[in-house]
Amino acid sequence: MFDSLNPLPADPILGLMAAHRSDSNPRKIDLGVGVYKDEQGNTPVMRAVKSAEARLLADQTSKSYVSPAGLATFNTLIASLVLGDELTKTLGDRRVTFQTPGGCGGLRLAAEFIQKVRPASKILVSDPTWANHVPLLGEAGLQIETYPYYDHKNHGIRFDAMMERLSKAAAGDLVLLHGCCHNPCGADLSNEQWQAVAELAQTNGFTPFIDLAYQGLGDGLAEDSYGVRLLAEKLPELIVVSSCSKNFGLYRERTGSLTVIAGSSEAARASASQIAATARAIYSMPPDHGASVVAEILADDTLNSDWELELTEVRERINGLRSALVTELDRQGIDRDFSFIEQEKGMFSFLGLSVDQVQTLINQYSIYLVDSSRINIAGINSSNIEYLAQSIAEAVKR
Ligand code: PLP
Ligand code: TYF
Repeated sequence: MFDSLNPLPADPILGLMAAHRSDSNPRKIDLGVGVYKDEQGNTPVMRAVKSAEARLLADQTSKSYVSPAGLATFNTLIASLVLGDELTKTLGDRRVTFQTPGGCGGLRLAAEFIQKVRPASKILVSDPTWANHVPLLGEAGLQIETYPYYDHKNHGIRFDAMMERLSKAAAGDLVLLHGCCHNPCGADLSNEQWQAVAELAQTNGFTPFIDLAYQGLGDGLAEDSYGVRLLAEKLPELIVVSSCSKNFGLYRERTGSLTVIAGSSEAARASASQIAATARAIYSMPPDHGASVVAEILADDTLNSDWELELTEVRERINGLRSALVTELDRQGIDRDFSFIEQEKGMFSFLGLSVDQVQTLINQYSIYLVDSSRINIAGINSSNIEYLAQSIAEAVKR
């Protein structure tokens, strides 16, 4: 059965991690995979997570199975985090939320659910989008097309071209939107642009599908879910997948959620039973630990405040690094305007370098970044920023 198989190329982003690890250059910098790093280059377990884990260790009385939907308390609390308390209340039984194995598990569960109820549906994704969206959604059977999004020349959003393409989407089509902190480009829709998308969805009847993987890393927990909340308020149907990998630092615990908002409570109930059957057919039920930790934090005022405080530190560090990088690049006298990096949000921005220039940074300077010149801002710190800016200046001159 396996004799004729050929190996496939590794995930290019995860491959960078391994290449960086085996590089012996003491000045090496990892700007590849999107994990948060502190000033010392560590990806810490958040304080509130540690406390919640200690409580769970002391208090958990059973590890018996959960249901395909996961932990009910997590589902309610994460829905409130994403949608806000008020809107969650207003939506009532029109909303159903499933705990999923990370954001990836949520994306795939949603895709399999859609494939079951409306096979080969068209889904429009931004150009560019996170590379993993293609297998996660496409291999379930959804037909992926793109809409224009990032303008590499002027480092902004091609909003008119985006709207022009979305105006051709019709009822039954899905449109994937990054809730905030766009991966890979860092350029987010303004509140006015979200309003225009909401109006177009109302007119044309397409179903927005929001991937919210970085809530809290852009402008704040509520600010980063402006688009999600607006669409949830205005539209009859919405799909939202959220991840706890970044904002709770729970990466390997595989913690996320899928929320479906339907036009009626009956439709939501039917959707929930279909999603439960879909989850059962893939993994039966999600892993518990990360979701129990999140539920413990969100249900407890003290843990919740400490988590928000640490998340604010994370966000402010990233935003500070964005400004510091622009300043440092300016100091190098490069004949380019990098100020867009300061306007963008979350972990990622494109430097705007060619593949050759990226290869130079990797091979000659041991600075690891994705071929597209996407960098993880959090990989920068005060000891490597000058070397980084100098190296970029030298690579750009070639
Ligand atoms: N969506 C986007 C845009 C991402 O960047 C990521 C990864 O960080 C995810 C979803 C899902 O992440 P995870 O499966 O680790 O929750
Ligand atoms: O884009 C990134 O770097 C993050 C992390 O297969 C990631 O979203 C990268 C690749 C992957 C899973 C997660």
